[in-house]
Order: sequence, then C-alpha cells, then structure tokens
Amino acid sequence: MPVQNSDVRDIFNKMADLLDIEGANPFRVRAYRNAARTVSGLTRNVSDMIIENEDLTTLAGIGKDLAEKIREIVETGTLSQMEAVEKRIPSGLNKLLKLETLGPKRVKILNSKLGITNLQELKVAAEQGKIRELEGFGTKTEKSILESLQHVKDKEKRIKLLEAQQQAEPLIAYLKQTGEIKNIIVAGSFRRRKETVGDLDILVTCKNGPAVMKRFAAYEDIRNVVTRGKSRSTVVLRSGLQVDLYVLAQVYYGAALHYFTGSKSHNIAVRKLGIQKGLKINEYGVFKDKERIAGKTEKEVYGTVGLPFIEPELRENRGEIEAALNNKLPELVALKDMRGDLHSHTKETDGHHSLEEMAQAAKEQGYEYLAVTEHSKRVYMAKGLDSIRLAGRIKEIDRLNEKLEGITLIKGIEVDILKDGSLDLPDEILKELDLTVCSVHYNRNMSKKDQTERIIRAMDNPYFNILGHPTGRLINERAPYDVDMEKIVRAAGERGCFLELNSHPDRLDLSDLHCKMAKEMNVKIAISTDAHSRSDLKFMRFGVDQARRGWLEAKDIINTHSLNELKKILQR
Ligand code: DGT
Ligand code: CA
Ligand code: CA
Ligand code: ZN
Repeated sequence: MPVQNSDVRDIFNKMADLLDIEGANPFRVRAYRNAARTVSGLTRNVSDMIIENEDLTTLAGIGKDLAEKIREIVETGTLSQMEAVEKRIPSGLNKLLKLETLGPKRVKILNSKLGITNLQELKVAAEQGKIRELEGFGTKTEKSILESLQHVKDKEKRIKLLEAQQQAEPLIAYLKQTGEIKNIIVAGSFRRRKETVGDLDILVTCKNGPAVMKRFAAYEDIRNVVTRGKSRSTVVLRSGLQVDLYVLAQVYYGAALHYFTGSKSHNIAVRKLGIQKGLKINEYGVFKDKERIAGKTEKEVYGTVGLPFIEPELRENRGEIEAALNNKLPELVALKDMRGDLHSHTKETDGHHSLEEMAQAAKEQGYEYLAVTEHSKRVYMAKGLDSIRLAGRIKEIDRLNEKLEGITLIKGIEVDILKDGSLDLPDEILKELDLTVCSVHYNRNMSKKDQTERIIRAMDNPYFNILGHPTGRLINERAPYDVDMEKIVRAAGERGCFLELNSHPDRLDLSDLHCKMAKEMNVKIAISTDAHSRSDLKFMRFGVDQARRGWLEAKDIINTHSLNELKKILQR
C-alpha cells in the first residue's frame, strides 16, 4: 500500500507538535504545518509524483529540504528525524497540545512539575485539583482543560469534508471498475455537504451485487471489514474512516437515496407528512396499503407527500419542509454563479504564486475578477505589508491590469484588526484601495463583550468592507473566539459592511447557521477562498456548498455580481 497524502500530513503535523514542545524556532514549526496543509490539499497522490520523478519544490511551501523529507516518508513510511525528536519527548505529550487551552510552554510545565505525559494523566490531575495549584494556571484554566478534554473526545470521530472527499474519490473509481454498475453515489452527510462527516454511506445500484461486495472487501486501503453482507457491508479504512456500502436494485434507487442522504430528522419529518396522507415511506419506496406507489427517483418520493424536490444541502429539518410546502424554497447559489474571488495572497507575503500566476489561474476558473488581499504588517510571520509596500503594490496592480485580458485584479488588503479595534494601516492608504478584508488574527481570547466591541469598532472605520473569517475557528483544531455573532451581523448591516464566508476546508467560516442568520438579517456575504496558491482557488466549491447549507441565493452574495456592480456595492 503506497503512502497516502494524509500519512505525510500526519507526520509533518506531528513533527511540528514535537518541535513546538521543544520550543523550536516558530518559523521552522510553521514550515512543517504549511507543508502538511499543502500535501493534504493536493488533488494527486505524492507517492505517484515521486514515482514519476516530479519536482516537489514547485509546490506551495515545499523547499528542497521538505521535498527530500517527503521522499523519505514515501520510501520508508516514516521520517528518521521525527523518530529522533520523539525519543527526546515522552510519547503522548504532543496530544496535550491539541487542547485549545494548552500551548507548548504549559505542556512543558505540566510535564516537569506534575509528571504528566498523556491525556489520561492530565484528566486525573485536573479532577484532583492539582493543576490549579501550579503557577500561572488557576481554577479557570483547570476547568477549561477538563472542558477541552471532552471536546477532543467528541471531535476525533468526525473528519473534514475535503478529507472525506479525498478518500471517497479513489474508492468510487475503484468500485466503478466492477462493471454493470448503474449508479454509484456517496449519500449521507457527505451529499448534504456537511463540513465534517462521521462516515461515508455509499449507494450502488447494480445487477451483480455479490461482485460489488467482493470487490469492496478487497480494496487495498481497508484496515478491517466490520460486517459483510449481500446488500450491506461496513469497513474501516486505514485512516480510521468508516464506510457503509449499500447495494440495491435500480427500482429502489430514489427511495434509498432519499433515506440514506438523511438527515435523519429531515427523513422523520417527511415520513410524518406521509403518515398524514396514509402513506408509509421507507428505503424501499412509498407504500399505500401494500401497493408501492413511488421510489424510483427522489423527486417521486417528495411528490407523493406534496413536496417539490429539496436540495440535499437543505435537508437538516431547519424549516425546509415548511418552506417547500409554501413554495418558498430558496434558489440556491451554484458554483457557476461566482464571478470572482475576494480574498487571496501572493508570494509578496505568505502566498506561493505571483500576481500574474494568480490572475491567470482565476481567469482559467472563468472569473471576471480576483481581489489581491495581502496581510498587513502586524502579521509579521507572513511578511505583512506596510503603507509603503502597499503603495508599491497598488501601482504594480494598476500596471498589470492594463496588460491583462479577460480578468481584472482588484486592489485589496487583508488588514489586521488590532486589539483596540483600530485597523493596522492608516486611512490614507486604505482609501486608495478598491476593497478591504478586515480580520482578527491576534488577541483571540478576549471576553465576548470586548471581542464583539473590538470588531464593531473596526467596522466604524469607513474603509472597512468585509469581515474576514469572522469567528476565527479552524475545524477540529481551534474553537471560534468568543463573539456575539448576532450583534456583529447587525452592526455590519447598519454600516454597509459584509461578512466573509471563508471557503478554506479547514475554516468554512461562517458556519451554515451563521450564513442563514445573515440572510435573515439581510446582510450580504462574500464567498472567498483565502487562496495562498493557484490551486487553492478551487476551494470555492466548499464555500458555495456551505453557503447552500446556509440557504444563500446568488443575490445574497456580493461576488456573484459583475465587476462594475461590485464596485458600487463596495462604496459605503
Ligand atoms: P454522519 O455520518 O454522522 O456525518 O451523518 P449521516 O447523516 O451521514 O448519518 P449516518 O451515516 O448515521 O446515516 C446516513 C443516513 O441514513 C442518515 O442521514 C439518515 C439515514 N438513517 C440512518 N439511520 C436512520 C434511522 O434510524 N432513521 C431514519 N429515518 N434514517 C436513518
Ligand atoms: Ca454518514
Ligand atoms: Ca453510516
Ligand atoms: Zn486571515
């Protein structure tokens, strides 16, 4: 079994964690984390790239040294340097770093003062009240350690949608080779495009069921087969992801697809409507008395209870049934509605490609415009721009726009929102720009009240356009900062500001529910990728899917408009 991208990612992340505990140079730690992200975001397998002798240093954040390390991992399955670092550090200690409350410094203290080497020992110490006695910890920290321990337990079971997709695609391609397969589709939360999925539910219609099941059980990426039956099998992949496979006859396709797409609570609501009409709905069809009256397509199933087709992303029992009954379903935004991207970085700061390269990639994606929004100076880790460098960039973009055909670069900045709510660059330079994305990157742990006031104060600046990654969360890694989103959304509406839906699969920030809330409060959204390289522009799909889960239509989104319209929209 060749080494997977996720294996390389895990090793690099682990290396970063270990170096963190050792107190290594933060730039070095960051380089590993960036490389981990790059590799896990690749659409191709690094093992193949190595076999084909491709130059890995063309990848974002991969220099000669890291390329060599990737080769070593692909060839040996491990990294000798990591094993050396591991020997110096008690195993299990790096897991402590996963807790939001604990940084490397605190982990070191817990280890040296209380001898804690793993999560279990940490839990016992916290329960016994030993942690509060350490200098710099206190009862509040102890309590939040216990809370985040629970958090870790809950989270470890679900994986991000992008990772699920990267594992689903090769499996689907593999199963398709069985022959005689008519339909094959991943249902469940994956089809509803939920930001994380618990397991994959794959539906296959095929005349030769046993052949599919046999092939499935022989898939090389399987860790163990949990159950194997004629119509249903369950396996666990090497990554730990569970896959349920259902094989059925074509006549049941619609009913089964509806059933296994869920959500469970949506299904229950549909079934209730059926009961009111004297119908029984299950995964085999819709039945009146003993007679099967529908089930070949999902549309048929919905039709029997007087509903139009409901898009999978809406099937969460959050009002979609009522909306459908009243003919008020939203006409959901689609990827093809997007006319441009409003958040991107280049190698001038922490991105990996030039202005020209990013412009070209945006054009190939069919866009009319791309906003270049580099970090501002406060984000020194990313070589953020000061006024002078930004002024230079503005000129450069103006010159480049004269040359470019079929795509326009929008002059922007991702300006840091400072602790006191002021922006990191003076108005004199901000006013020269077409657009600002304003983001919180530091002082994340202020109280809810202070954090909310800080952001609203920033919005008072007349050059504030879009609030970048509004809650700062990283899925499964970092909780959102404490902020009153309802107040933020209202404040944005009152001031003519917009909220970003950051499409990066690690962020997806805003959440689906916050998107819906913004729509209900009539505040418009920018769906942006925060691209740090050309290929990141492809993350737009994840943002659009999240927007669809938030009931958004093209008219709710500012970058579905033409460049001229957009420029007007951005005038406060
Ligand atoms: P996940 O895997 O936790 O991300 O979420 P789902 O929605 O994929 O849930 P899963 O895998 O347990 O089941 C797939 C679908 O099958 C689910 O969305 C609805 C359907 N389903 C499963 N169990 C039941 C049930 O007891 N009743 C009904 N009505 N539907 C069910
Ligand atoms: Ca599932
Ligand atoms: Ca399942
Ligand atoms: Zn940012």
